[in-house]
Amino acid sequence: MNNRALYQNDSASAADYVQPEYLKDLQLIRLQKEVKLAFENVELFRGRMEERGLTPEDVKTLADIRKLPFTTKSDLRDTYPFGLLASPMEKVVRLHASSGTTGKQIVVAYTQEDIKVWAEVVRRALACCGLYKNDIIQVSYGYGLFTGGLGAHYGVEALGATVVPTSGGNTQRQITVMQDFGVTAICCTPSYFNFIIEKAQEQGIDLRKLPIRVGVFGAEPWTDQMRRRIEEASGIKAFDIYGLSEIIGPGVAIECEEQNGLHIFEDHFYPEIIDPDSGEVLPDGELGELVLTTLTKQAMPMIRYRTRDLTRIIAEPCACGRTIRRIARISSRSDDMFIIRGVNVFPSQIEAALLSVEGTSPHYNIVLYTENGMDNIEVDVEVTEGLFSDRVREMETLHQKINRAIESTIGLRVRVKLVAPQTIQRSEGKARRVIDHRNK
Ligand code: DLL
Repeated sequence: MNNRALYQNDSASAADYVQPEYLKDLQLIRLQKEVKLAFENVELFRGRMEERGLTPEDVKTLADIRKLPFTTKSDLRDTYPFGLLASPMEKVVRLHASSGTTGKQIVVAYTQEDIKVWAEVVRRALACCGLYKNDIIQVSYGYGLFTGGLGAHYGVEALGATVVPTSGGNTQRQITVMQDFGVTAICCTPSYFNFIIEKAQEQGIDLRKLPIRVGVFGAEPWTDQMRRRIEEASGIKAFDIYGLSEIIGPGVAIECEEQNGLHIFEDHFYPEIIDPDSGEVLPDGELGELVLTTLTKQAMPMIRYRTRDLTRIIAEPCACGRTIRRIARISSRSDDMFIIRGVNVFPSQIEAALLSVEGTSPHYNIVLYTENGMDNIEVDVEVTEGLFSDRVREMETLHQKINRAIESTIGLRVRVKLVAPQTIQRSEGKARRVIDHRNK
């Protein structure tokens, strides 16, 4: 354990500084139990194990995890609502649901133990961002079936900090509360925080002058360029938090003060990176699909869950002293990618290029359309009132710069449209920036 780091931050957790050898032993013991729990209680998992001639006793080492079958989102849909439960309903104390961007919703369940683990990982996550018991933390993720609000809420309480449960929406009130209560940190989606910044600016409130110093942003992909914009406009330090309902909710991984990759709470969630096409496990450092196995989940264990999120494992030690490994920021989901005239494009590449141009706004949409039988991309970007109404020359220059930045990043010429202020829909939760009007 790194004592110096622990002394510096009294809310840090010893589990973040565990010796790797000890961690591996712990992971194996937990994995064996988790596989047994799923095998004995989840028909779908048992069936797949039996097809492969496997029993829980075949998991003798951590590497044996590779023999186990994957679980996918459609498994949750096909067994909706409770088919993957490994604990009886009398032990289940909470249900959450996620609709995702497409398709039928999925439901996830928690026992009292699961809720405790969840609060604990979120507590550790908040501590990673330098938050303490004397912080006042506004939770502006939606409360309800979405895991963001309640997940963050329990973590703040576990930290012993003060939670301000505003949930999403009513942006004016969010700002009033932030000012009046002396809020020091906020948890919400990065796109919602951009909306809050904008609303505050409209009222002449400078967030840089308020006590708020930390943002815990996640639930959607966002880029380093977006982080810089947020940090500059608000004077806070913006941290990336990752999680998904199927595994627990927020609190699977989080950035530390180094802001260089997200520490994954490996004592509860076992990560692998696979080639999304072949399913083959890739070595540390290679980009691929993140596969997660819950090691302690009781109500709904997930064995080798294919997240569709693309990242890589960073095995090198982190300057913060934590020994748990990191994953790179999730730039995209494999199903977010679109193919335009044979070129693979991720929305995050467009965001990075767009925001690398000075004077662009973080309010943008990506519209896919078909013209003369060819698929194309249009990027709609808002400009300021002043620029829009009378500075034609500047508009032209900005237009060209954006065009060039995007073309040199994705290798395709796109149509850039500078649009009037307030024409791009603002988001209070997860932003939907890609609008697909292509002929199918
Ligand atoms: O979004 C849980 C969460 C709430 C995470 C609050 C962080 C903060 P779901 O609604 O099930 O759960 O969506 C999970 O969102 O598979 C990723 O594709 C995406 N996602 C979540 N966090 C990040 C992030 C919550 N930091 C899906 N960066 C995941 C990129 C993210 N994508």
